[in-house]
Amino acid sequence: MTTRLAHATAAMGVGILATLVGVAAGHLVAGLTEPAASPVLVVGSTVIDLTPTPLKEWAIARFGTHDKTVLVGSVLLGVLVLAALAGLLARRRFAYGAALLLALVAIPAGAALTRPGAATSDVLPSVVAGGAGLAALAWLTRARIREERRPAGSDGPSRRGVLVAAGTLGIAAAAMGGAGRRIASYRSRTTVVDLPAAADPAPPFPTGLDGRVPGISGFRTPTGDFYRVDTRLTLPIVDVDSWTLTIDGDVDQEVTFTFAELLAMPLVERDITLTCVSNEVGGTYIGAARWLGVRLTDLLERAGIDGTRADQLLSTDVDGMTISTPLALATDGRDAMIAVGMNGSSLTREHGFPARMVVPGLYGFVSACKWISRITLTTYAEQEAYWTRRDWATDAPIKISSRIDTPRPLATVQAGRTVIGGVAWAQHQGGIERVEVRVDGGAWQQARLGPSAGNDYWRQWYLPWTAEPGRHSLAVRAVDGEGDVQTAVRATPFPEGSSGIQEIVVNVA
Ligand SMILES: Nc1nc2c(c(=O)[nH]1)N[C@H]1C(S)=C(S)[C@@H](COP(=O)(O)O)O[C@H]1N2
Ligand SMILES: [Mo]
Repeated sequence: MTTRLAHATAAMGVGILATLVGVAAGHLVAGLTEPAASPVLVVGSTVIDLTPTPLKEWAIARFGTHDKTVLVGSVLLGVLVLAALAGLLARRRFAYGAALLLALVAIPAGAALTRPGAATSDVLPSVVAGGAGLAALAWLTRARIREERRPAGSDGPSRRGVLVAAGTLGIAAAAMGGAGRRIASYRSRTTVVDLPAAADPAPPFPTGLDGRVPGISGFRTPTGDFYRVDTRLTLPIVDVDSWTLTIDGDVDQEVTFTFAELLAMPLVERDITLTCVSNEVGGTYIGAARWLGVRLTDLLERAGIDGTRADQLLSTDVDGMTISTPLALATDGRDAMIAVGMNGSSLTREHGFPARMVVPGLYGFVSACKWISRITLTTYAEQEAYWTRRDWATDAPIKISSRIDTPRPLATVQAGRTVIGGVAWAQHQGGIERVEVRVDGGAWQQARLGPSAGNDYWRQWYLPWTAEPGRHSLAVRAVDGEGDVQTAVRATPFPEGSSGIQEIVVNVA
């Protein structure tokens, strides 16, 4: 390597290391104050919000649950490229490099201040990142310049100076970043809160087909396996003792409930299958659980909504994220609730601790606000929720659908007697009446259904199949309690949910 190239490479390394020190210091301060305000994460969240819907849908489809890792990785990569440039500039003239570094820090600072629900203190991690980054850049640049001026061939203290500075800063960055991460995850760990028994319990949960059809989705989804979809890169830290839920807007009187006050109300327990509008045909953004909570109508009654002009419930979470729900559907007699419990325990942080909305039959993005803190009675004309502003549907009932769990697509199946099995759902549309399977484009054959846990819950199904050697295509469709047949017409998730029939290919050997 020529000396020039070596110097330039080292200068870029200096910029990158200094920036990493800043990012790590910011992450540590964020861990202690507001994890979501960590410089890289706050930029990531802002990118999520600014990403046009089609690109977001493509990313979810392409990367699935890794979409956020890809996003944070891309942001970090962009930062590091600019950081290398700052290092090059600083070698020429320190002020230039410093200016670029500060400009770089202005991005998360600005993002932190403009997030919904932002506090002024959210700028702190970025300010600390800037300070630490600059100090590291100054130290390293000075050490490097001393090293560059050293006569060639000599191995003096200046070289050691660079190595010591770089080593110290590298270790400091790793330690601060790691500590910030640990502190944030400690503070957002799941705490289990004791919940009272339901005044209106669900019937005993039937035994599903889990043991009898290997490979089928569990009749109830364990909380740890339950899909998670939200716009967050970190979990909110909510103190259950100071948390409240307020109902305001066009109501007779604004009311506020503490967690203890919610638990003192009659609790209902229901089996409900949640579905994400981004679920593709055959996808995994669906989960079935037993929920415990307060009826939404009981809460709305306390606020008084008889004379309301509202057509929308605008839910806001503890950080200002908004989700709309059609008032008429949420109060039409279905088991809409503010849930505090899931599968026999208090909610986990991932799924909305301490409370969230659950409305059977509506996709999660228009019903299932997690970490809920406010419900405002308003109109769609007056206020727009997060996804409404992004042109998603406001009235979005879950479409009837079905999925093949076993065999897996492109699996090799042993010839002979086997089983095709999966789940089907038509929440709040009379549930699942029938499931039909088609092999190699033949006639639709009626599958056998597992037990029912109510119309708001999915149904397991299976069909015994004598598999002959060769390639076979398997398709499934469902029929709901109102006689509606799952359509074969394909629709993308945007703007109101996917449709179509899942068809997979398997090899029988
Ligand atoms: N506060 C908040 N609530 C939210 C979301 C969100 O991004 N923020 N995402 C919604 C979406 S799109 C879905 S599908 C459900 C998913 O709930 P789960 O993560 O518990 O499965 O939560 C809903 N509630
Ligand atoms: Mo969703």
